[in-house]
Amino acid sequence: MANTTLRVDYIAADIETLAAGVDEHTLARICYGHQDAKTAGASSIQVPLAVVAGHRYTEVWRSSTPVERSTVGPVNVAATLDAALLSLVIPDRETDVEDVGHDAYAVLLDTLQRSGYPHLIRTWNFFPAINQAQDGEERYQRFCAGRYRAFAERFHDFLPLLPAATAIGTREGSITLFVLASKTPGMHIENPRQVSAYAYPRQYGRVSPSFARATVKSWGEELHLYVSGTASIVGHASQHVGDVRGQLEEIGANLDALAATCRAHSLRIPPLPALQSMDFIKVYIRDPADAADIQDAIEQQFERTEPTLYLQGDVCREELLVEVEGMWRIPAQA
Ligand code: 3EB
Repeated sequence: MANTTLRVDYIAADIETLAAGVDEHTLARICYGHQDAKTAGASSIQVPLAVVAGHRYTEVWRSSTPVERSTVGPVNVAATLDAALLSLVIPDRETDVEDVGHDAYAVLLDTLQRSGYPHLIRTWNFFPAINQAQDGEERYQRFCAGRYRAFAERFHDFLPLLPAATAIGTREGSITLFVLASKTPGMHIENPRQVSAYAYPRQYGRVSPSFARATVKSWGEELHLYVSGTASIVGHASQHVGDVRGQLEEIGANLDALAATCRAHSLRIPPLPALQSMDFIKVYIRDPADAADIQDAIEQQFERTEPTLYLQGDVCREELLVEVEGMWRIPAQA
């Protein structure tokens, strides 16, 4: 099977300028900021997180092969030869977020199976009030329980199938989930500095989170190495509580340890600090008052010049102030 080459670009232009660029090769445009009717459209995913520093980039995913759009119940599907991007927006009513997580993953997983893209490559999960208690548990923990149940109902042994992910709390808007999947599997990678999230002890919730630390996937002319939301967690314990710079440094060390593991798997990523060399990163910042300091650290201390999205986002552990996700593009071996 010929492969699709997927391209990601962070474009510092507003959506009206970008509208001209939407064509049959556009898998999705992911827009950050306030939800806004004029940016809505079949090809757009709106993530309701405010940009708190740097450029307001739009993340544009393009495919070398034509994209077909469809809807399956509540799910928007953009499918190309061997990749599909599914998105789902659910109003956050009084419903239990455990049921929301379950039902969302149930429909996403069933749609992927039926449409022939069964392999999860990367998921993003955004929902309001992630640290708020609901029936004696954090909403994040309830979400994890629902997501887990959807996997457990469908797969006997699903831990090896879990992909890289992000789960971040929003201050407004709807529950917004999107998933990149493929006809062919990626390879999931864990971080030697961190206990696998799916093996976290019970103290963090009755059910562990369902994700891998990173996933690598070959797409035609390049490999993408997708790095999960990475926080200041060593082993399974939060570090540097109350110290945002300390947390960022620990994140840098976690990302460097992940990078070393990837190099040991012969992935040719640059011999530089991860925060410097990743092609794209998103920095989720709990308190917008920390944004300038974090941007300064990323640009001065880590000498990063590549595109960075600085977003207000609530990390799923209340004591954590910052989290970083990102990706490397790696040219396919000749
Ligand atoms: C952590 O390492 C931080 O539940 O999908 C990061 C990435 C985190 C994904 C998820 C949670 C998720 O535990 C939190």
